Amino acid sequence: EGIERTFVMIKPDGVQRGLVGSIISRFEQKGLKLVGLKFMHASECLLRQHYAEHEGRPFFEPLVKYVQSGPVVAMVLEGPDAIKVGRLLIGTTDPSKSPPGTIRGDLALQTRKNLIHGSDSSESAQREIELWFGQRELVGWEKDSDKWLLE
Ligand code: YYY
Ligand code: MG
Repeated sequence: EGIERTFVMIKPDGVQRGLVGSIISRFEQKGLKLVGLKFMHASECLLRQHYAEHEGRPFFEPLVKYVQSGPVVAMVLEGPDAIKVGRLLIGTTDPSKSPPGTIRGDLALQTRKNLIHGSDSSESAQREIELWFGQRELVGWEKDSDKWLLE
């Protein structure tokens, strides 16, 4: 298990519902390390690039419109198997099928408003991190408590 970085975004419903703190807490408590964090209103252009793999699907336009409808929280998290672990904490795409204990399973009901995005592979993580963050916005640091968490 190598140390990886993954891109996570709290969508506008998470911001509007006041869930930013609780969602970030879940990753923090798991032990993933924040190396990038910002609050922003994403442009349509950025979101079209972000969701490019879904272009042409029926949900693409509504998806871009919804994620563009208000501010989001973008972050980069680092840790062992961060991409897979991040997806596990987030849960499945359809919150009604996502088990309790996951972010979507606990806090959301429908696919269209599923609160959060997380990278699904090392390729998408790398692409998304570069798309959303400049090199200087990412902060490498030593987390002292890692010695109690990692071997
Ligand atoms: O990675 P994940 O967010 O779990 O799902 P994707 O299949 O990548 O779809 C991205 C995004 O699109 C999803 O979070 C909600 C939306 N969406 C939708 O509105 N309707 C669908 N049938 C599938 C996805
Ligand atoms: Mg996806």
